[in-house]
Order: sequence, then C-alpha cells, then structure tokens
Amino acid sequence: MSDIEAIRDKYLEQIDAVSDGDALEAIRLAALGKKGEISLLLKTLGQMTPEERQEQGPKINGMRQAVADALTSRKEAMETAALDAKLATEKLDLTLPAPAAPKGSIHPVSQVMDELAEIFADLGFSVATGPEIEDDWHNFTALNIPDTHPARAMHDTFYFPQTDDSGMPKLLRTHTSPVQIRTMMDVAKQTDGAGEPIYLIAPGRTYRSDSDATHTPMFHQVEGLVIDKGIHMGHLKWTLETFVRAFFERDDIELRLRPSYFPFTEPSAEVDVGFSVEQGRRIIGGDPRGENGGWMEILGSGMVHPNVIRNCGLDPDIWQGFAFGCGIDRLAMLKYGMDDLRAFFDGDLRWADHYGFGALDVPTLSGGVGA
Ligand code: 2NL
Repeated sequence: MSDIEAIRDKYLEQIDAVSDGDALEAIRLAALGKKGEISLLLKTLGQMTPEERQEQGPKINGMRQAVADALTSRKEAMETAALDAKLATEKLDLTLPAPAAPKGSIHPVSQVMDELAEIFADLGFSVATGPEIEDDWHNFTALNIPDTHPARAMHDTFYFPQTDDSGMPKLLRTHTSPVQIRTMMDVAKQTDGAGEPIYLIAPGRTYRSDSDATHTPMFHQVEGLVIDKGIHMGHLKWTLETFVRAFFERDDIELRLRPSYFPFTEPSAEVDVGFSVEQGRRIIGGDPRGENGGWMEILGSGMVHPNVIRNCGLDPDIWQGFAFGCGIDRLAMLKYGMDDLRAFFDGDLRWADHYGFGALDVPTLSGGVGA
C-alpha cells in the first residue's frame, strides 16, 4: 500500500469512529486545515518535476477528495441522527388550548353612547357632533344666557387665554348645546331662513371647572333637540318616557316632570324617574310610591326658548321644539352599577376589564324600541 493510500485509510477510519461534531471538526483540521497533513502534502506538488507531478497529482488530489467526501457524509449522518433523536423524544400537543390574546374593551361611556344613538335612531333622530373648543357666542349668548349668568364665570368655565380673530373669548364647551345651535344655524342658512324639521341628539365631551366624588372636570353629556311645527310638551314627555324605558329595559318606569328654570327653555322641567327597591337593591322602575321607593332626577328639559330659535335665524312663530340634557356618565353608573365616577377616567385596565364591553358585543337594545 502506498503512503497516500495509508493516509487516506487512517483518516477514513478516524472519521468512521467519531461520534460528535467537535471531534469530526478536529479531524478535518488535522487533515485539510491550512497546516493539515493532506494540505501540506498537496503543497509538495510544487517542488516536483513535471513527470512526478503528473503521477502524484491525481493520486494526492483523489485522496484529498475521498477524505473530504467522507467528512461531509459523516457530518450529514450525524445531523440526521440528532434530528431523529429529537423527534423521537419531543412531543407537541396540538390539543392544548392556546393562551388568550390580550384584548381591549369598550368603555361603558362609549357603550352608553352607542345605546343612545340606537334608541334615538329608532325614533328618527340623527347624531350630531361639533367642536369641543367653542366660542362664547355659541356656548352662551345664542342660548339666551345673560352676560351676568354665573355659568359664565371664570371659576366655572375653562377659558383660553387668547380670544379668536374677532376678539371673541374661546372656551371648552360647558354643554353640547352649541352643536344644536350650529345645526339650527346651518338649517336656517341652507333654507334661506325658511327652516325645516330637526330631530337630533348631540352626545360628547363637555367641561366644567368642578372636581369631587361626583364631578370630573371633563364629563359626557347628551342633549336632544326637536324643531318642528306644532311641537308641545306632550311630545317631550312621550319621547323621554320612551327613551328611559328603552334605555333601562323596563316598561314600568314612571316619569315626573317638575317645573324648573333654564335660560334656553320656557317652560322648563326637571325630569325624575321612579325607583323602587327589589331584593335589597335600588332599581329604576317599579312603584316609586311603595316602601323605600322614590324619585331620582336624571334629566333637564323644556320647550326651546323663542329667543334661541330667533338667534339661530329661524322664525319662532313657525318653528317650535323641545330640548333636553342629561349626563351620560351618570346614566352609565345607574345602568351598569359603578359607584365612583372618578374611576371612569383613571385609565385603570382592571376597571376597564371588569366594567368594559367586548368589541363584538352588540348594544343591549339591538332589537330597538320598536321591536
Ligand atoms: C341639564 C339641562 C338642558 C337643554 C339642556 C337646549 C339646547 C338648545 C336649546 C334649548 Cl340648543 N335647550 N338644551 C335644554 C334643557 C335642559 O340640560 O340639566 N343638563 C344636564
């Protein structure tokens, strides 16, 4: 056997015997590395005569190739064996339940706004929105609120330091009434003062400089406005009754209208709902005259003051209407049983998880008031 064959056989034997990757790599370096035995042997070809090289070249190269092939196939065999061993011991249980994906929830205020939109849509009302940064005129003056009214005071309303281009004070709206003012003005403009019926609700954020257990500086309000011919307080009472019964999902809710005063309505009425106690819990509905029953104020309302209709460019001798206003946060608390208003706006995810609604939950009244 030639020296070359002996070198080949030595490495083939070693390769055959080896069982881990590190040892195989050590053999590769010893044979084919930069200073490896076979690499050095190949370099000797340079010093040979052409005749010698002619004879030794193919032999040494053939031997080098045989060792390289053996290394490759041994490496592949070892990798296959390792994978087989892994597959034999590892198990993947595809029947295990997947971990729950984190998911958000609908804030009760958003849920109630959706419910309001749905209930009033069934009564023919649309939803109107407008800016939260308002001016003095749309928020107060157009609503027949006198310059001296306490609501205009700096300590009740958030004013901006700058006025607008025409010198008008800018403020955060204290109610959503300016939305109705803007709608009535748009209608007057589009109809050249002739007017047309308006049935809308305006839900949204409102701001007052107030902060305690039952008041937050930002809160949510919904106002409703009807403008049509021959509208009277009977329409107002029926609409509110229908709304309250649909919202609280009971037919036995009584309403009580008490005379009141707002600058923008005349006459004005505060609206109480009857409550009773069932199984130790106070609930809206039932007999307010029974034991532990009573009345709870939830709304303000009235017939739109003729001055307001006139301020918007419509003729109060032709167009009459009613309006009402109500706190959405309070409605949510009454319906869904939260007792601290401040928690609404703390951003605590545990609260949101507990009181929030699923994104695919349809508002409870998907059947609507007409169903
Ligand atoms: C309350 C009282 C009320 C209105 C809001 C209104 C709006 C226009 C014209 C006339 Cl544009 N009225 N809104 C009317 C009566 C009462 O809210 O206690 N809100 C929490």
